[in-house]
Amino acid sequence: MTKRKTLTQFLVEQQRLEKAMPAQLRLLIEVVARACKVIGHTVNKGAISGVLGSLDQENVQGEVQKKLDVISNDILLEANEWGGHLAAMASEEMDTLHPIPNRLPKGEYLLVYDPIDGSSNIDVNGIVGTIFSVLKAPPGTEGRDVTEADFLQPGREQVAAGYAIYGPQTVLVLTVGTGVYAFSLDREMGSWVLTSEKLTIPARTDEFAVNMANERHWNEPTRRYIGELMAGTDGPRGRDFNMRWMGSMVGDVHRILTKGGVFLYPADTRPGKENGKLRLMYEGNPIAFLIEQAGGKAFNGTCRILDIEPQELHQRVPIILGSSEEVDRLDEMLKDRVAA
Ligand code: P6P
Repeated sequence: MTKRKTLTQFLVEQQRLEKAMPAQLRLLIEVVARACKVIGHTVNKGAISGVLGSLDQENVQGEVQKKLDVISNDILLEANEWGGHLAAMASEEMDTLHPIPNRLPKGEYLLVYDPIDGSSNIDVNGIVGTIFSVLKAPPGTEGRDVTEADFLQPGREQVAAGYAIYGPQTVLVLTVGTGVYAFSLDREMGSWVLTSEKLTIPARTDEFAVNMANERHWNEPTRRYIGELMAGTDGPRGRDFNMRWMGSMVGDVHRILTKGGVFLYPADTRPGKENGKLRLMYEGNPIAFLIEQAGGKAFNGTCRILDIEPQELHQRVPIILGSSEEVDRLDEMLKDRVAA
């Protein structure tokens, strides 16, 4: 059997072959990957270790927190505080940033993450994942306290991004700007081993992912676009489409990175929901980075997600991403609306 490359070997090669990878960034990725192993193990134990169910508290999003949301958030905090690679962290589950304690060395990077994406799936044994995004701390932060403004960088500034998906297999999907790679967890060895190189999204697809229950709240071009997919061979697209919706962005995105597809969480016409549901800094940006690195597209209905200038740490963003032919088609329909 061929000996598979471990994550550590991959990262060492990235330092040599593609582009210099600073030691702190390599340590950061290995620490986050190790934390995802722990989270995956904790998720897998489920009811056995009493980690299912909700807490009697809400996060900054106003969502009831699951026990695993908080447990996983703390796993990532504790794993990343000591290494000297971070200046600060931020998370979907924390109101504001978490600075590195003064007693510990600070590093050059900012880590932003969603510790458990797809929380509503936890108690029903559905797909969940962890999403992470890595930014450089702006110059000068070594001599002062990090502020939320330091995090508010457009997604194109990310130096690394990825997710862990806790499904039938536990898989870490990573980009450092040189393509998208997947590492499967070898539980016997306890190692992440490279199982897919340079994942690529086909331009054409017959599959879409959207929560149809929100259909009446979308703008007209989006309703018309989805209506065309639903019409199949009887409609203007002249072919049938299939729909999937996993209730976890990581699950739907992993399918798209594996075989193609288009994922939508559109803008909503209801007051306060103009930017949809998903968050820019720790869902939209890291996933958009992966999608573009795999040859797909990711936009918010008016511009490339990675070009959005963030205004708030927890701001939301409409999302259309995946196979470029479909993203382009909806883009044109939305522009026609603007032009009309
Ligand atoms: P809905 C999970 O809560 C999440 O943030 C994404 O992972 C997922 O794609 C979406 O929300 C599901 O939203 O409205 O279908 O429950």
